[in-house]
Amino acid sequence: MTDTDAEAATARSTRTGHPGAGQRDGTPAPYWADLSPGTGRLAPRAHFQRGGRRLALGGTWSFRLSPAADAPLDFLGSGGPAQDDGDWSPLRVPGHWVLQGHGVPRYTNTAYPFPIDPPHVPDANPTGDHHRTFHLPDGWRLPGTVLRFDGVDSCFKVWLNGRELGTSKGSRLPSEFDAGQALRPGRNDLAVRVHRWSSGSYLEDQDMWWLPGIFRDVTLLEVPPGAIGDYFVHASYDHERGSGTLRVDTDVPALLSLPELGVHGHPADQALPLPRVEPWSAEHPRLYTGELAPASGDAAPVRLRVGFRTVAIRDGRFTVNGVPVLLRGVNRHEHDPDRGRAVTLDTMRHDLVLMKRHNINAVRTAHYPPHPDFLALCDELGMWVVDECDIETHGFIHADWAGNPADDPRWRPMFMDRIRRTVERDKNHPSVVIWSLGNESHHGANLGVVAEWTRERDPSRPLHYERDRTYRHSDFYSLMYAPVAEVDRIGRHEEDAPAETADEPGTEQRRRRLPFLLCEYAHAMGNGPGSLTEYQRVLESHPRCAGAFVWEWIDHGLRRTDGSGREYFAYGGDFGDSPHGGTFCIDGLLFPDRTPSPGLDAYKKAIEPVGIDIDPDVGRIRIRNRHDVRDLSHLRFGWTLETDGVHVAEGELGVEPVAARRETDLALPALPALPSGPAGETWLTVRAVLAADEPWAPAGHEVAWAQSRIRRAEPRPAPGGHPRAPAVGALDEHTGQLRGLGGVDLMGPYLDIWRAPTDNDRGMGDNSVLRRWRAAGLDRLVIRTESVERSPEQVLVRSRHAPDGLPHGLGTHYTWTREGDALRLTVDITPEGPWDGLSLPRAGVRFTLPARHNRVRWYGKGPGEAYPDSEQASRIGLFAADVASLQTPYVVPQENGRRAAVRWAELVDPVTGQGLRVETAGSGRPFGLTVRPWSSEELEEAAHPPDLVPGGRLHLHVDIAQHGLGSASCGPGPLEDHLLLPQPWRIELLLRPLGTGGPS
Ligand code: IPT
Repeated sequence: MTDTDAEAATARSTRTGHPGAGQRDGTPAPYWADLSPGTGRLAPRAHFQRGGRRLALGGTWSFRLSPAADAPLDFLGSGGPAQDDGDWSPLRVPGHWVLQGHGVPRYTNTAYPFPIDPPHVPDANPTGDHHRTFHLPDGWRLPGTVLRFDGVDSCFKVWLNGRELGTSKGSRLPSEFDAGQALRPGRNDLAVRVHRWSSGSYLEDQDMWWLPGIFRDVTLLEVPPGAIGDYFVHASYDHERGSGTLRVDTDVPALLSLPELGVHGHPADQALPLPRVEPWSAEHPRLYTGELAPASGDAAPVRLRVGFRTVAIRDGRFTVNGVPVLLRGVNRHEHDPDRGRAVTLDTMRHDLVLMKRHNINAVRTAHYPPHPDFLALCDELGMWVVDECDIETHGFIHADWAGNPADDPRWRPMFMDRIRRTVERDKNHPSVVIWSLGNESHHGANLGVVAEWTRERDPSRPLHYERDRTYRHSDFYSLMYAPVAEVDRIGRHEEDAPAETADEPGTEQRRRRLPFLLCEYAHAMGNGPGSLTEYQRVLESHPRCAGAFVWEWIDHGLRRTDGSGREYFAYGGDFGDSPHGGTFCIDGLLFPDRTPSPGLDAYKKAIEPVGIDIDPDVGRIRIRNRHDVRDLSHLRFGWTLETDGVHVAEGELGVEPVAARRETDLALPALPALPSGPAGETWLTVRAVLAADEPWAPAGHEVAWAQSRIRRAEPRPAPGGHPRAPAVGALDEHTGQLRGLGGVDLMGPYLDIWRAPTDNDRGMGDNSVLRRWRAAGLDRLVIRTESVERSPEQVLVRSRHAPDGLPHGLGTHYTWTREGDALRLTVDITPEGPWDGLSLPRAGVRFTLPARHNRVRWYGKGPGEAYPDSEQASRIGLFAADVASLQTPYVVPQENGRRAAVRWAELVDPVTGQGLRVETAGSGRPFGLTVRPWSSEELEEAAHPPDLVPGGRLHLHVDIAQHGLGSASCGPGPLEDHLLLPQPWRIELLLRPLGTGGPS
């Protein structure tokens, strides 16, 4: 049973020597550069054990790297490479050789790391020879044994005991070979030659590291006579009747048993009505376990996990089991900082547990089918999956798409091969609800052929291909990085047609009837993304919107150690690789070691499946159940009351089990009487937590929350008596700046409008606010002190800050008075001259003080960092942290660590107890707090975190306001509300020394 029409077609066309596939001299191209997807492989089929034993062949193999594809084949025979051959060394399989000391990884975004010369690849084609021996367990039945490779990047040939079994391409797809003829009892020699570059690489131009090797499992499968070779579960759910229908197509007659449903030995291929079943969904992943037994012979049965569900697009809405579903998703690449794409089962489970704990309900397997076990985990833990085929030809954009394989019939067999291996492998997973044909491969007839085949093979799932502008090969109108306003227009069916919509009759009508999917958005590069909440409210408000997938789940940094033994995560260019895509692969919600970044918390909050809206004015709490399936009985609701961050009272809230997509109103709980007299502000926090353990989180895990201020702080009494100027000597008489505060060596204030640019400030192409900021000289203001005026009441310092050569600037007035043992500082910042609508990074002041004051307490938003359009995950409270832990270690250093809405903060030397308290005064306008052991300039200069070395002083930034984050590194900048536009700013601060004898 060797492979497919597709391969046969390729073989024919190769024989007739059509151009492109062969060499100029007419000889056939070598297998790594021809247009054949593979040779000698078995037909694609579902991923399962075949009823016999399995032998895992991972472990330590022998390895040799050669610079070109045609090194001598001297390692195939008995015993493999000679033991004393110094070219060979041990290698971990699954694994990538470039991550085990042989050659280097290369990162490019869209550019191919070789000339666009399809289907050829350069002579310099690093080739890894792999060899191992294994012992066949006693009694293993040789005939029919299958040798399976779950993923080899990018092209390989395999020999068993010196006999060639075949070749394969398609890195993230399985290849199976009939090993029966070559296998022998006892000791066996397995040899695999892997080429880094192949014709297949032209279809694998995903934005990620190029990582060659046998990076997924290698397995030998025993196949008893009569064993089932393939099966296709059709398990649908009728939501009106609450019933299911089950049919399993098999390659040999088989009997089906699902004991839980009273099914025993039913002929598998006969549709079986089941009057009462519980449906599968990502929110309630109900699986029925059963067995599929060959009707004759003694092969062991196959274990089944069946989820009943029906996916349908109805009236332009994406539905599952009759209800609309909103995908709150992420794009997930497989990445591990040490192992690359050779991810372990633990890592896969960890990813899913993290996703579930952060309210994520969907994964797009960007941009290739994941390790097969990942999908089994999605079935089990509950995740909607868009399973994407391993096809991307993005690099042809650099040839204006000329020669794009997607539109070249000679590449059709390769396209067909890839979709078949995807669909056949993954067809039995209830979690897979959408097939995606590939990514960023422009247009072309081959995608149409792929779509047609898929529809015929599996009519039960809709198709997705973002670039399809005919809307015949995609059941979704899909876009990347559309701004909020555009998503809103689409939701209302009021959008303009996309620019390159195919000029065919009916296209526009077809498109307008489709549900909308935002398959990539909120580019999570560096600090950000901003605007997640705004996106989510729009997605939720329009039935047409089927959901959205953040780009992307994890930073692709690779762990390295510098000369001083300090760890960091490498990006493009760090290995001397060139050309390279630089830092563009560092754009995930997780850091490379899977530490959640603040963006993940922000996403969790934006997509929380329960909306809690506290309205103290009318005494009401509105609870919206945003689940698509589950009612609220799995959650417990509780409240706490805090005054100035100090716990006052708490209680439980009785919430009825509100049905999915429904809401209810509750009265505000009876709160204890608050003490009268001067008091701080009081906040009510309502939290929804898991009532019982779930497979992905323990009882008590917080799912959603909200806060509301139910009492404002009493205005503090104005200082009695006449204002008094600070003591003579407290301020420098020429600059008006502090010469210390009490015993604290506090310097400042300095006007602070710059920030170490974020990736989103840098932006993409013309969409770069940083370029405008630099052009306007905002990073190079010079100061002119106009006057330092002392009166008995105050000291007033006037200055102007402006860039050389340009007319605009900022005037500052610092007004100093004395208030008990504190100094009161009023900061006025006034834009002067033509600003022409230009924004600023931030507006505020900074100070420096000795590094020993490194224990920080604050009352304001926390515990994590927060920027104007990413604030949602932080809440008002009392927090403490040391300076080191206030830093967010972005892989690419940039502005970070700001705490928002701060009312007061203390920086204390933990040894002496001495320090500084900064407090909002006057109108009570809170501030943004950032404390760093290095300056913004040093932060901007650093290429990796170890470049940042704490100095002798802390840098304390007090922002009145800051520019939003947006996601312009690939997408829109901040929304208008979050642009920091020039205006007069004022803040009043009290600076108080702690643990010393008061101001001088
Ligand atoms: C989009 C790609 O699909 C994705 O792989 C990644 O490169 C992302 O951009 C940016 O990180 S394509 C782009 C043209 C929007």
